[in-house]
Amino acid sequence: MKVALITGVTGQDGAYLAEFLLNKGYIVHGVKRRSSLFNTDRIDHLYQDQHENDVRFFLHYGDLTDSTNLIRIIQEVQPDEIYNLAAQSHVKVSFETPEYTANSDALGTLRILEAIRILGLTEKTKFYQASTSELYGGLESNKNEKGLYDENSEFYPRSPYGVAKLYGFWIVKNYREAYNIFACNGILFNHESPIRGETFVTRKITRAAAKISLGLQSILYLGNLDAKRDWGHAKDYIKGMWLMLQQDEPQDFVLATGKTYTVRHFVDLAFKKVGIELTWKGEGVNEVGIDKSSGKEIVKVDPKYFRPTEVDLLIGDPSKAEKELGWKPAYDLEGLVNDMVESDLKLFKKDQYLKEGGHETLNYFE
Ligand code: NDP
Ligand code: GDR
Repeated sequence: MKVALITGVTGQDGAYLAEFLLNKGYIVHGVKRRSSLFNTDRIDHLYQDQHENDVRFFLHYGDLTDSTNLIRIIQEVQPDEIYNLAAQSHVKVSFETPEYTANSDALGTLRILEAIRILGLTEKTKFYQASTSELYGGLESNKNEKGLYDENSEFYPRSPYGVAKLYGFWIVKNYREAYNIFACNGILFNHESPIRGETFVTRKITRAAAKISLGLQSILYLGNLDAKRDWGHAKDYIKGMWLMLQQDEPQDFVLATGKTYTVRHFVDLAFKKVGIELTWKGEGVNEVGIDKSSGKEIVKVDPKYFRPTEVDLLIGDPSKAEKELGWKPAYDLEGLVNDMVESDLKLFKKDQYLKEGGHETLNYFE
């Protein structure tokens, strides 16, 4: 049985990947952070009572900022494959916590690679690095002849997150060349799902569409509605990560859909799915999304969500992954939006039911 170690197992991608690898028969170890509240919601369905026989899913406390911890876990686990998905992954938050973001996202990657080297695992352990389309920074001049970003496009990161991930990208490449480690960068464009973190724009929108349609929220405040992203489904993208580590040679690959849409378009689709048609009025900070049937303003712009430097447009070229990995995403944008909205509707119908039944949330501070 192959053994995999996933950092960031409690995150969106970590949860999908853990399930995917368990279904493939792997023994899966995950690194989770200590937190004052439970942070394992996304993987609770995979948990097995550790006293049972044939347990194949294990969790270890750890942190990418702690080398000794990483060395100990990797020594204990002796993984065939490491998927480094842990990161301070929020671009806007990286402007507020730039040093921590560099420590976890840049140096954290180095710490794992060093652990592989120190423990003499350079020939045994394959390594996947969660690199990102944020490396391109959305510069027009970086695109290829098809008008897309590919594995040869130049990088120009536009946030402390992007810059930290740039270090991660290059240190992976360097350790591959210097020590022959089977290490790959997956340059992944945005990928979303029903378990996407609630402060990323897609999930913020699908939650709000569900809540507004159920009478649980009145207004959705957003930042830059003109930003364009190449959005795919996380379920498709984690398969690509695994495929990269099953090749004969380690290489870097772009995973993307090759299509790009504005945030505004995503909002339109999500609200349409809950039966609300929007019409847009005004410009810039004064732009509003109006519910056509009620005339109410339900989407507004709040400049607090603007970023000091923005990545205006991202669109990726997945040709290499299609050709060499046989990777092809199953979801299109509409399929993704439907999956997310349906899931959030289910989630908030429960809240609505409790509210209607007079069951208010417990207030511990009264
Ligand atoms: P999430 O934010 O959902 O998950 C991040 C995970 O990393 C969580 O498990 C989090 O733990 C953990 N983590 C954060 N900081 C540390 C740390 N210092 N030590 C250990 N664990 C830590 O991200 P995604 O699942 O969406 O993304 C996975 C990876 O892929 C990230 O590296 C991200 O930067 C990258 N990426 C994501 C893309 C996307 O569109 N989703 C696109 C391209 C790259 P906790 O649950 O405790 O917060
Ligand atoms: P991104 O994702 O920065 O692309 O990083 P996010 O969903 O945060 O933003 C996408 C675009 O939407 C605009 N936007 C808003 N964003 C948020 N979060 N909240 C808002 O209210 C809002 N309004 C408009 C943003 O300005 C931006 O242009 C994600 C992360 O998963 C990274 O870890 C990953 O590397 C990249 O995708 C690829």
